Amino acid sequence: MSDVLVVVDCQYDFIDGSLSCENAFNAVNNIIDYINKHDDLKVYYSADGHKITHHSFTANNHGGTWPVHCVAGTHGAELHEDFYNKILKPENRPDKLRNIYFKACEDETDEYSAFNAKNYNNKALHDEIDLEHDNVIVAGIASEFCVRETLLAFFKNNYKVKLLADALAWVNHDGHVKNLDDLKSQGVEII
Ligand code: VGL
Ligand code: ZN
Repeated sequence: MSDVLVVVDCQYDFIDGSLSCENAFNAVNNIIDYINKHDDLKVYYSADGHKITHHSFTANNHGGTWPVHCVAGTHGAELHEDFYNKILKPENRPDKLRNIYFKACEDETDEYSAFNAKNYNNKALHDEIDLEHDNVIVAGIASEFCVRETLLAFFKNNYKVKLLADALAWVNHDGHVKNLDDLKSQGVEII
């Protein structure tokens, strides 16, 4: 068995930008600590990769409820710099040409889950992860949206999943607590 960590959407807009989430700086620090303390971990990053015309943005008048966020090519869409600077093993740092998987790139779909997110090579995240031999550990932002949907997608597809509870940030604290309770009741292991 080997452990895989999926770091969900640790992008500036969710940390200190237009959709800042509570506990985001702690989440980033705790994810980096976890990576540096677990030597044989393989790390994958997901990223919201919206175009400015994405339907989830209130401003685009398609019934969306979110402020403009994570528009590809802007600072707000970048992963936090500490992932590039503070992770000891170079192969576990983010790299657009290797381990960053983009989602919600089409205007019509929201795609909270990173299960089908694609890297530069158009490979889907779930295809990189071995159903039989990998433990999928999920952490990141936002607990009750993209972290939840990513974890449930792996869980429902029979992957072994764990949620890294002190490495999460949330849009709404009650939503986060409800999410933890619900995942526990479905049998998800929280570590
Ligand atoms: C997310 C709101 C909108 C997330 C993405 O990553 O949880 N939340 N888009
Ligand atoms: Zn989004």
